[in-house]
Amino acid sequence: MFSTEPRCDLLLLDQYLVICENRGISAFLIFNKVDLTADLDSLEQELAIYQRIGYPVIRTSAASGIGLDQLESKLRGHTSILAGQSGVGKSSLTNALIPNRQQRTAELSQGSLHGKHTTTTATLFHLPGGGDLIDSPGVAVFGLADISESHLAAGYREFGPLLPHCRFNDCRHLADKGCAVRLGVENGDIDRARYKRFLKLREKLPGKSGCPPRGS
Ligand SMILES: Nc1nc2c(ncn2[C@@H]2O[C@H](COP(=O)(O)OP(=O)(O)OP(=O)(O)O)[C@@H](O)[C@H]2O)c(=O)[nH]1
Ligand SMILES: [Mg+2]
Ligand SMILES: [Zn+2]
Repeated sequence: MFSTEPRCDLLLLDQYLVICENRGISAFLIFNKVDLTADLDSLEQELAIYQRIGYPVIRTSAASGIGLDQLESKLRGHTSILAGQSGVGKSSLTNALIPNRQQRTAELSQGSLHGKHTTTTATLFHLPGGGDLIDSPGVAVFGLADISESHLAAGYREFGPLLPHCRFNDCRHLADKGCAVRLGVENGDIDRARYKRFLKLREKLPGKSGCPPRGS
């Protein structure tokens, strides 16, 4: 879940999606605060790529009620968790869906437009329309502790069809000869910004820090 205020952190979004892909969790994106129009178009452009690779995007406003019906039907019959940066409106959206169980929410910090980490524990709610929803504390940093290099690549779902075509089984998808992923980036099949975030996350994997891969 994300918003324009605080500004969506796409690297964090990718990390969530990598975890979901590797754990078999079906993910969709919630773009909240669509009542705020500043920067809306630029974020929509970034989102188009996620839609293209098959992640549904639901646009909501906890403030005005936009998209709540659509979200409710998406959540029905499932146990779901709202995950995202502090201040994107996870608790506000939970409150909008369950009007009689008000969770604490908070204004963004003055001046910084950052969230305040208002929610400190995860809480599960039964939705009136069916299904369960977990409101969780916002995260600023996120670990990929138990993710290996190959799990990371598998976490970028658009790489999937290309991975078997890399020339070498242990291809790192950097400057390796015959890398189908890199070729995909060059010919536009894979979004370059997503690929760059893959490289960034790769650097953050345990044992990778301070040791830039050759050729990238
Ligand atoms: N304009 C607008 N403001 C919203 C919307 N949803 C939430 N907010 C505001 O955003 C601020 C943060 O909302 P919260 O619901 O506390 O955010 P959170 O994601 O639960 O934050 P943490 O608990 O810190 O992770 C509050 O001031 C809300 O009133 C929305 O749809 N539109
Ligand atoms: Mg909260
Ligand atoms: Zn490769």
